Amino acid sequence: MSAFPQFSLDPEQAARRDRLRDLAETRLRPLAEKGEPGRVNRPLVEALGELGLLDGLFTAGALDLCLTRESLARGCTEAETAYALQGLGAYPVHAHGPAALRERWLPAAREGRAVAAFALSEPGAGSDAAALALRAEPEPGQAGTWRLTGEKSWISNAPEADFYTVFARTTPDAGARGVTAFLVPADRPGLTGTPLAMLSPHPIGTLAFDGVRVSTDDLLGEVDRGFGVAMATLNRFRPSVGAFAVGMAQAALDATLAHTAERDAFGGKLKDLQAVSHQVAEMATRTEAARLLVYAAAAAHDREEQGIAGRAAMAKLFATETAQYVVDTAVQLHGARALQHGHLLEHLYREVRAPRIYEGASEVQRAVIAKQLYATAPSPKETA
Ligand code: COS
Repeated sequence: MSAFPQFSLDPEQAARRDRLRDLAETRLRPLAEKGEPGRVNRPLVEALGELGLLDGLFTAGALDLCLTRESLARGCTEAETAYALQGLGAYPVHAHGPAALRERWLPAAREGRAVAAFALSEPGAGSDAAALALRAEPEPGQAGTWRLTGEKSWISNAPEADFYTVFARTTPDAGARGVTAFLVPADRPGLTGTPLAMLSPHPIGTLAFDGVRVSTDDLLGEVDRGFGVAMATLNRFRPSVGAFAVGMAQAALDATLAHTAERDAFGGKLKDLQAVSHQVAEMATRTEAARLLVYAAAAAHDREEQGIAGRAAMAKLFATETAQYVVDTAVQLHGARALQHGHLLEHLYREVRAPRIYEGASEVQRAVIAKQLYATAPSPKETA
């Protein structure tokens, strides 16, 4: 339980948050610890399904999604990541897929039997997503059929996922207006991949497409409208990346409160040193501010208010940057023990860095915020 009330959580939501955190610690963390870092942990994904945690992944409101991600992150970051990746990979199928694809993949994804992935980034197109170059070329003489050729990189759950939401270029030189989303099952001939060893322990890899055949049956949305599919998916999940960050910050704060209250130094407890207690107060204040921004953006999303993209960007930006600060300060206040392999803070220190980059780097979030500010700024006449 946080020392301060949560933004707009009613008693039922607060009870759910506590129950989820407890499940994460008692049921999911033991499974996460048995997994291999950097590889898909299928027993963990299956457990998320068996516990019913994936049920609301495509239908839950943004606030609910944030509550789940924050609670899971506080108890087990690997479970949180596995949960979020199922959402990111399968949400485009839920929101834009035809009935046949929805029936084939969504029950399996919800039950944790099929692992999903969202394949947008490429070696030459990260933040500038509209520059993606993976080619979807029409198959001569076969209307409604394309061959995919090219590469995707830093794709979470690749190459072990069972199906991929893949964004490919159907119209050359058309930027964001020439991208199409396809569902590509992992066993399509011509699709291969390689795991990447990264700083954080979550599964991630590259995908190589060597003339992979796709057809209109695999379309998620309309031809050349895939950039919108990608953006809508990111809009849905961005505030909840902030919730993941808040959960990590809270876990680091919890550990710091426990440690500084117990640890003897200079004839008292660490917390008796003002240099320590003021830092803890700062960590708590910034974490709470991040939480408020995240939940406010999510609630605005659920009320379908204007300006969601900018608010989601603010929440993601502020929460991920705050979590980095909080985890780093927690490491400092714990001293050398926090650097030891296997310590919670050593784990969080490796986990906390990536969310400042993925699903839109901090710089992209600032660009989104600024664009919206200028688009809605009052004209000089109005301010005169
Ligand atoms: N929501 C809905 N639509 C959006 C959108 C958003 N957040 N951002 C852009 N769009 C739409 C625009 O409305 C525009 O539509 P039209 O073509 O119909 O006019 C189209 O997308 C192109 O918009 P814009 O010209 O602003 O796109 P840019 O190429 O400048 O790129 C950013 C916009 C930088 C915001 C985008 O490329 C992005 O989000 N990059 C980060 C990608 C990312 O998160 N990667 C991580 C992958 S997941 S780990």
